[in-house]
Amino acid sequence: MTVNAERFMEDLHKLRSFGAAGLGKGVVRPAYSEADIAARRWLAGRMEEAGLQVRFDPVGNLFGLAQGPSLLMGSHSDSQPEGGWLDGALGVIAALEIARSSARPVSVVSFQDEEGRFGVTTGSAIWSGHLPLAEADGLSDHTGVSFAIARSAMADLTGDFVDPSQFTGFVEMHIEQGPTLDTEGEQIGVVGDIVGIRDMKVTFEGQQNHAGTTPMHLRRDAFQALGEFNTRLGERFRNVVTPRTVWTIGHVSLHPNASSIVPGRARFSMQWRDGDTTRLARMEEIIRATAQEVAEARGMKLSFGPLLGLEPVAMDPALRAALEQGAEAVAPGRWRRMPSGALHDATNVSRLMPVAMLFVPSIGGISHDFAEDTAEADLVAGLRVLDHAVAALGRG
Ligand code: HGY
Ligand code: MN
Ligand code: MN
Ligand code: MN
Repeated sequence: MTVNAERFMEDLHKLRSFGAAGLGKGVVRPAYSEADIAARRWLAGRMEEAGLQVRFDPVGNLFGLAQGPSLLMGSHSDSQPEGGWLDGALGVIAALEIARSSARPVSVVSFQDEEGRFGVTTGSAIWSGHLPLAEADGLSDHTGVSFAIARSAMADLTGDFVDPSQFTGFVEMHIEQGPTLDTEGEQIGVVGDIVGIRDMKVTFEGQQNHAGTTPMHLRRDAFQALGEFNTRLGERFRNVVTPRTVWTIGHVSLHPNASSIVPGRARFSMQWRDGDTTRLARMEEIIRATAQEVAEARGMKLSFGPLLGLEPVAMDPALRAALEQGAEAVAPGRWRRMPSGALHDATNVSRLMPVAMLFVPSIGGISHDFAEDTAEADLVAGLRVLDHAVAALGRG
């Protein structure tokens, strides 16, 4: 049997209909939302039709299991609060198509909360043992909902954790989410390694006050502290980072967030990524010290949330070689080996078994945005590379 590109594209579009949003092809399907749970129920039905045994684990990771030892393939089907239709979804639907058409046993997974509503790649972090379930239950999203409460929305579906020893390896297909392949006119990226990440909430607490009567020199304005912290941090990082190092303040909540009130509290996310753990640690020291300096100079109380993170990981050479063979067969001379600057479930799964990853181009390098897209020919090329690789591994 060979892969059915039409059925694959139909399923990909069908998955997008859960939480479809925006003018283009966007989706809003954050972990444990109604749309996310409905999508998981639909996926479970498709897995059953494919002859796979459906299992939801205690956190809502969805597995479609082949009988006996199998290769595990998949990704995640939750989205960012404003997300694209392919981030995660592509890897799950490609896995489903390979499981339906491959001669060798392939199991499928859709991990839960890869997009970090609660942590960093939460569902696979828990399954892999990186994040204890009890610790995860204590995490909350930025509206204050706890992970324990959120996952209880799936209580009627969930069972035990799935035993990872039945899987011989994990292969995840994903969109690149960056500009390299699109800019170079290439069709396939075979991942060499995935960067490491650190993520921590920071809070400055000053004095809430009247915005008309409080003289500037007497203010303890939490937003001003955040602004100064951000500028100073960029300066301090200058001699420490490389062109591949990134850092982001992506979520800010100001209290009480009103035009005529000097903000008394600024709580924000501080995230940084790099391929080198020593550099990640050095950046953490700089972040803590810079925040401390700003807090002292401005009479702020300062607090840090728990430090979450994942280490950089290299892909398994044998699985990677199978993907490279497939890439050369499907897109001769139009593929490259490349690092991943985005995080993926594969990082966590690498604690349990050999892993490898495949990228297809993102048009304009856009992702985590409704505008995210990939040419259909590239989506199908990626599927065919997986097909070749799985066949080669079966012969191996
Ligand atoms: O943020 C990330 O790297 C990913 O999309 N979870
Ligand atoms: Mn993703
Ligand atoms: Mn993502
Ligand atoms: Mn007033």
